[in-house]
Amino acid sequence: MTALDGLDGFGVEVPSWAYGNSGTRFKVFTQPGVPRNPYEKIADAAQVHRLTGLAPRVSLHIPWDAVDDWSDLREHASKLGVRLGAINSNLFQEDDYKLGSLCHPDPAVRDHAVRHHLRCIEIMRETGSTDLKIWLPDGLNYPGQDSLRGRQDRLAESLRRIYHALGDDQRILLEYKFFEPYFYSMDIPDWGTSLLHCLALGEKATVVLDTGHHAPGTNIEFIVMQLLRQGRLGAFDFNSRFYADDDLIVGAADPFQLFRIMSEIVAAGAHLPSSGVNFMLDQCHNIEEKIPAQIRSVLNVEQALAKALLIDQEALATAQREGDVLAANEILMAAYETDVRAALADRREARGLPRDPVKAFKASGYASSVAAERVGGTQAGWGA
Ligand code: LRH
Ligand code: MN
Ligand code: MN
Repeated sequence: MTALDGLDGFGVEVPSWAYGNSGTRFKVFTQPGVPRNPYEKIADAAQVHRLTGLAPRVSLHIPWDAVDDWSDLREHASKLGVRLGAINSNLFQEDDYKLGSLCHPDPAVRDHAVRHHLRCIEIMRETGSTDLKIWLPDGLNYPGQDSLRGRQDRLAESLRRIYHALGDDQRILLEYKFFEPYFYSMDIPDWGTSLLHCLALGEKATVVLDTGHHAPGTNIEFIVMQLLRQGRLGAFDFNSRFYADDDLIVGAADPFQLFRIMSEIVAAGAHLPSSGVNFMLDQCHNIEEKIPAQIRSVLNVEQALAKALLIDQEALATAQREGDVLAANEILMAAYETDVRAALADRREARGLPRDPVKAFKASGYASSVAAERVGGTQAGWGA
């Protein structure tokens, strides 16, 4: 038994939208061979799992990933060795939603938004998904534009309607974000607001922490710890950021922050599959190759978890009890500074996986074969 056995059963869910073309509001760059439909997105995601053993599920975004036959899509995924994961409801691309969706002043628009979720719950039944992930893009640009309090009341009522439609094995994951697409005030700007709504709804409502959705300098691992204490950390949307909601590769901007987050996860035993925390990626690869970027991302999460598992918890507890500030910090840093790359490559090899999954992907010829096969199609991605 070694500390790294704690990685057994750990997996990261990948987003379908990471495989399509993406960009900023200034430009979407196209890449050769990107998927033309949800089937091809799942095929690309399956490559990440085939080479790492770490990405067994794919999140879908509705309606981006809408298909006619959901059980057929489910079967397609299963043939490729992966499962369909969280269903994300899209509330940010309809003209009707200019002034909000679940918080909109007009009850007809709120009803439309609620019914979209009821449809998502039906889809979950067909795909076998348990998680309904809601990111609420509602908010205000100008003080006085609408009643801050009235919007919370409307939101609570809309969420209640959605919550009541959930099956016993289904849950809501409620995401927060402090800015964008509105800039004066968002209707779920922070973990406190999300948690309050979850507590009012009931046990099947938990918070999603997207690492790119906080003000610079926020102590994210504190939020992780607090939500775990309450048993309400449902999921992560991992990515990294330098300025805003950059959606860059997790662990690229601040690997130490990712380690600190994973340290809180390990301290609570929340890395174990039984914890119910869904570790997801939410990223866009605008300029880099998408499949290798996703491979790198899941490996970065695994590496941060591996380092957190190396923390000598007993020595740390002793140093903390004795008030030995420097020793406690040194114990944490010793784990962070350990190079685990060879040990993780050994683990992969022992499981019949490539030591270097990115290299193995490049050698596989998959990228050039899909580039040839997918020529001329309409590419799926943001807004598709
Ligand atoms: C919003 C968000 C949310 C959406 C995704 C595409 O910024 O993080 O999770 O579903 O991006
Ligand atoms: Mn997100
Ligand atoms: Mn985001």
